[in-house]
Amino acid sequence: MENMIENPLLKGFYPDPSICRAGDDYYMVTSSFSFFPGIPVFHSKDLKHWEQVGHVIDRPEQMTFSCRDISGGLYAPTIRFHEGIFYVICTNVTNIGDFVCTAKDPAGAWSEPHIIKGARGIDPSLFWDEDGTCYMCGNAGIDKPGQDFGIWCARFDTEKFAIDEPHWLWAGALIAAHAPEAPHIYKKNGWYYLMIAEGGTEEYHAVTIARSRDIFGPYTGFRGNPILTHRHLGLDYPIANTGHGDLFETQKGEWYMVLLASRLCAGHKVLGRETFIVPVDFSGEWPVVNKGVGKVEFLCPDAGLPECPYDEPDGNDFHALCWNCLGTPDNQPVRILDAHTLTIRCIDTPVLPCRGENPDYAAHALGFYGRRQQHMSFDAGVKVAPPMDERAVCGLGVMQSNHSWLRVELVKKKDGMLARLIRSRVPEENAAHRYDWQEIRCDVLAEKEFEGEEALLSIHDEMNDYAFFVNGTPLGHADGGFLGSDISMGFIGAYVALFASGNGQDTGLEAKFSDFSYRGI
Ligand code: 6LW
Repeated sequence: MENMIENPLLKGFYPDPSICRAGDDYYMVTSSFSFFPGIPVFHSKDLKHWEQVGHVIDRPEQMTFSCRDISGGLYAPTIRFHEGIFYVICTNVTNIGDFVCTAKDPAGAWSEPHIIKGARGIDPSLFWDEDGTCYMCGNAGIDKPGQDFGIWCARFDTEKFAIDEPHWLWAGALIAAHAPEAPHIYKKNGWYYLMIAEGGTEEYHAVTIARSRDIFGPYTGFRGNPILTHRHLGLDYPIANTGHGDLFETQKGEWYMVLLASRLCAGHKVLGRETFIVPVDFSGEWPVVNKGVGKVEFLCPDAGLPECPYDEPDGNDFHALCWNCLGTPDNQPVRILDAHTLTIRCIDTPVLPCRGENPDYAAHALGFYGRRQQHMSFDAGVKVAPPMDERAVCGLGVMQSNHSWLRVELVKKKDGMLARLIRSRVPEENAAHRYDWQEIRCDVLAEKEFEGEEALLSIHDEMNDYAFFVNGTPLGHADGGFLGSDISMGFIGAYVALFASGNGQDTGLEAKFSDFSYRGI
């Protein structure tokens, strides 16, 4: 639409956005947790069209994360540009903690990670002062009565990738604020502005701000806090969870914020946390988010920058940047043969420990190749040829977390194939034990035998009603509302997934997948 930017800016699971401008070019990164490649990088010139240009973590040698710890791995990166170099600072919560990668070209290659000595907590950010001094801030556990986390800041040595003594800056606008996090520091008219998120990343999420004349404080909270939240709009408001923002100024002097929010899909957050944009009036002492409106909308006034569309990549091409493995694929379960054909080895790691297996498999990656579900309704399909071994399963599904799946599994039989529609989830009544593998319930919703060596598996989803087909014949359908992050928990959004497994045994056999298609409706 003319003069408007459509939200979400990045559809589907793209949480914790951070943005920087280098001249007339904008670059954005988001969290990616345990998906590989990690930390997608997007480019835009007009703030409307965002093209993925690469990933910060695209070599298993850079670091590892595990398919069994899906909401672990890479949390909340920040991207900044300083004197010709791009910096991404992030946390790998699974092992190495806070690190920085650098690049001259944001499309890559990015450097090896520089682990930051002395850093703690998550949500790191960088800020360069006018004199060239660099500071790192982040959020970490704080040992004070009534306070769980606080924001700290320290001088950061960009040569040694080490910090000086940290200073505690602020713990949020509310007394005993829940989860003060996502700090970013900006400087304007001699003030250091510290913008954070608080309230937790779900429905009570909010953006709050404080300022100080000295970078290390004391910081004074804005009396008008929060500057953004949807917490008061009711749990059925179509855009929820607004928070975790990053401010930026265009080359024409206008301010915007990118942030995370979730669209409600038939009442559930199946698509996870997505990236949105909202205009900011920062002509006064404090930023006013979407002046006169006060909330994030599906249309955002554009910045009047010259339109710069690009050729949409073919997301059905297995080489496209939208595809991910789950966990670092140093065991190389996925082999791309050409743009439309790949194989997945039936390795020991079970798709789910739903048959009583031990979930602690050592493999870093699952037999998984997936792309985000980006629309509330979609069609997807793929041809699958299962290997000749009854222990091996393979197929097509929708996955929200390690335990929340709807999937069609194919098993090769002597003459033909067995197709099973499987739902795995943690029952809602056991939500408190949601990370306990014992609680996972796996139901076979339908099963049917088919002839042949290969089957076309397809999904037709309409607002969480997922219907599954084998060679065009209905197999069954299920309500996928439980895939919402509001029920299944964790930090992920739904993926359309190709998978294969030897269920406890590395069979060495491969399942073949060809002619994948995905289309939003
Ligand atoms: C992230 C934290 C948050 O580190 O969720 O929404 C965590 N905010 O800032 C994971 O995305």
